[in-house]
Amino acid sequence: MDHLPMTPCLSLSSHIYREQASIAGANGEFSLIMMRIALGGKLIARDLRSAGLSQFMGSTGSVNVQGEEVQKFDERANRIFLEVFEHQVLVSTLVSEEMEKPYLIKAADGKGKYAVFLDPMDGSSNIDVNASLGSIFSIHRLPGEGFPASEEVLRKKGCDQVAAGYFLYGSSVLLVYTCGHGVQQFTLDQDAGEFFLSANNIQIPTHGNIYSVNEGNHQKWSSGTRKFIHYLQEFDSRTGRPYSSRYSGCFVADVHRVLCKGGLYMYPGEQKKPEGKLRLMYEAAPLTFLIEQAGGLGSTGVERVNQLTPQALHQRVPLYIGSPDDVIKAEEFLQSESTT
Ligand code: FDP
Repeated sequence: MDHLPMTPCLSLSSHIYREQASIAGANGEFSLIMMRIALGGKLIARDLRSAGLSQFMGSTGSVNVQGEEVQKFDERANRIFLEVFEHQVLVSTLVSEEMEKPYLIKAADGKGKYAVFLDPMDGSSNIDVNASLGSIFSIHRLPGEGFPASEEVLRKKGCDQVAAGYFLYGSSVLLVYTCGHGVQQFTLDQDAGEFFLSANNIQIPTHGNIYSVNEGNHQKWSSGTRKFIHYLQEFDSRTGRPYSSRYSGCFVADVHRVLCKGGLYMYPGEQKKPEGKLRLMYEAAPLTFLIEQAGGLGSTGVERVNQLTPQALHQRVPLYIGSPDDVIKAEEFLQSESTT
């Protein structure tokens, strides 16, 4: 990863326009969508700064399409993304963790050529304790005229994504994204209200010494998963074991650590819930696309995430994501389990 000095600065908009100029046939559409997404991230970051003083803390008392408790800030973040896409015509539809059905944008009138998938507020259990949070986005091109005649046309493989990335609301606000030409990181200058390039062409280490998983679920895992975690905890100086354990409760924050330092994040399937917890289309697939662009891998343990054909918009998948050597090792344990 090349860390760049903060001055002189390359702003997100300058970077996107420069990148677009190097892509044959690019007509500015992608730049406009990315600028809307960036605006959404800035507005969420602004609201998070004063969340403790506003009415946005705590639960709404309702559950979402996933059956999970909805936090007030989940709703707020979702509303912000709906509003930033309301008055544009390129994106026809938004699919979000917070909405059971795709949201059709009136101004696009069925002619927008893109769909945006969102997890507006990732790691929501961290909201009330002032810990790291994220937002995840994924952009797909729609077939034909653009208007999604059925949900089926939205169920596209992860390898078909046009762009994907995340915001990390931590000690600073980061935007990390890929449009299929490497991974770039931008840091928000709060006073200027603009993202500036802070790391270019990020590469994940081929292996690491950190694993990130909710170990409280240990008894619920299959024997293959339990054996793999045990393997990571054994002493072996040649392979750098035991690994350190880090788990923040925010997928974006944990994957960002893995991107920078190597290792892997896991949300395994469970014996009674083999599909795991994370959603394919707006959590696992976008972060897999980004990590793969940085030289890493994303796997369900038995197959590569971005080769899966989604069966439903809110489908869940088990996930092992991070440094290639570490993900391949996890696959060895899980695949030997499935053949015994
Ligand atoms: P959350 O439900 O709080 O939004 O996406 C789901 C997610 O958080 C991830 O960010 C996080 O890694 C994981 O679930 C936490 O789930 P557990 O509490 O089950 O570990």
